[in-house]
Amino acid sequence: MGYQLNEQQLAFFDTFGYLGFPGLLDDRIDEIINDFEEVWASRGGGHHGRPHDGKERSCIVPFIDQQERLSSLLDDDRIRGIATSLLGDDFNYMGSDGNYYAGDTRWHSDGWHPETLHIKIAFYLDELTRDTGCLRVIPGSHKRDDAYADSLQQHVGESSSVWDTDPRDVPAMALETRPGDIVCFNHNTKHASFGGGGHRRMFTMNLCQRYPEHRLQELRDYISGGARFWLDEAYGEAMIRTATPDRKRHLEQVMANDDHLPELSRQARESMSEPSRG
Ligand SMILES: O=C(O)CCC(=O)C(=O)O
Repeated sequence: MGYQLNEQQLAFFDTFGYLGFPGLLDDRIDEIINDFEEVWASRGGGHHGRPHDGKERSCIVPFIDQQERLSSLLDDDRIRGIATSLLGDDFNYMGSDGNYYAGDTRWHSDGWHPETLHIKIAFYLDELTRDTGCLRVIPGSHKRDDAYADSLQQHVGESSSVWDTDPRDVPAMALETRPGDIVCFNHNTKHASFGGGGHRRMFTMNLCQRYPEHRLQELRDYISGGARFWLDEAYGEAMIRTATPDRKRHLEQVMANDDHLPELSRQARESMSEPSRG
């Protein structure tokens, strides 16, 4: 059997809504950083073909799909182990984003999924501390039907007026990381970052449980979100072209449900001056 989370890690994730993996990808991190920069260079160095200016976030979606070796992260025993432990053997790959962040990220959840577990795996490619832009998470904020999580959902965006607390002082866990570490969290978990510079390098992979047939519309709605990035297909060419039978299992449900994207993206191109920055 390959890499798997143990019982304590599963219980921690269930209770607190996140997990950190110090040094998990140390053996691949040099190649990952090299590939990350190569993708940006091949795309003009910043957002939508323009150089990154250090003031606004630049974003490429999907990200690992842009390159064969980055795509193979989906086949990495450790990534698969985290995914299968939390989401089951038939988990879906739900795309990725690559970022040069600039400045703070306000408190938010990545959507709210009451039924289906969605997770994000984040790779920060610079050493980051609490006050230089590391990811902060609010433990327990992912819980459904929970008064504490509901109160955060309602008020975390107005912490100054409701709690007389600056956003950066909201009680949270600062997940300080070095390149090679990864962090993983439930999409519902409230997260933010403060004090990062203008060129904070990070990419993510999104994964979820396979959707049952009777809730496929929810999956299609999630996929619709790709339109703001002007995507005609959920996945990139390299991801699909280099997919092994094992990887295909994690692509197949989304590929069968992204046929509405071209029309939505056509509409988005008409109303937006550039693809979304996040
Ligand atoms: O690193 C950050 O600034 C926040 C990351 C984030 O919000 C996300 O990936 O959803």
